[in-house]
Amino acid sequence: MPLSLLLLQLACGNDNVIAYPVGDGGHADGGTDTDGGGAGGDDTGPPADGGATAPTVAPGELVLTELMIDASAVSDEHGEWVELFNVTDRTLALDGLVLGDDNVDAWPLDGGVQVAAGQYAVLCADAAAGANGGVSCDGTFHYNTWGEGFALANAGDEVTLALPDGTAVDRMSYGEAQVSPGVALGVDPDKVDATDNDSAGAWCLQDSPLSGGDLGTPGQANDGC
Ligand SMILES: [Ca+2]
Ligand SMILES: [Ca+2]
Ligand SMILES: [Ca+2]
Repeated sequence: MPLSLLLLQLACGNDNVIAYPVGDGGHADGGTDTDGGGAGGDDTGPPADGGATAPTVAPGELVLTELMIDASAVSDEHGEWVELFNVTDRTLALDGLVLGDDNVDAWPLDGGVQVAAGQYAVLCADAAAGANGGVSCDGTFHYNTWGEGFALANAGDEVTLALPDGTAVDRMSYGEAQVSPGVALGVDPDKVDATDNDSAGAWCLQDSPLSGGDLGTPGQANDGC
């Protein structure tokens, strides 16, 4: 084959490799993105249909580890975030998983966020560190306290991470007594497990400062309880 044809084939034969930026783009439409399939995808099963790639995450493989429920440095609309931890030995893609609660919130994650083995992902209401209190974010959710999005109620709430069919990957709940303005609620580093984190006693307030003045450990191991 002539070199030019070979190069053409190589260039055209690569059409399922799509790079997605990490960022805050395009969540305002309520999750109607139809192009979100196959970011990376070198370690999981084949794309289902060339469209959206079904999550290949099993219950318990991602663990909810830390929440900024009631930010002080900025408004909750900009300052809320959720930290997850990948307890497996493989990279997990978050697209298609639904961040929500028991009865109001449901936000399908998109944007091609992947979490490496043994690493954290931080999902933020606002990805801009200059606007969210100084948090580096891996992905975003649409902050909305009335459904069609996700928010962490200051008076107590549940947090669920689920497969599209509703199967829980992890779930936790907290009460108002566990909420302190400007201080993230984190699970004890010894309780980073989808069952161990079900107990309220496994969670405590964090004490490491963020650049914006609030306290938390987004993207890093939690302070001990
Ligand atoms: Ca809140
Ligand atoms: Ca749990
Ligand atoms: Ca943390």
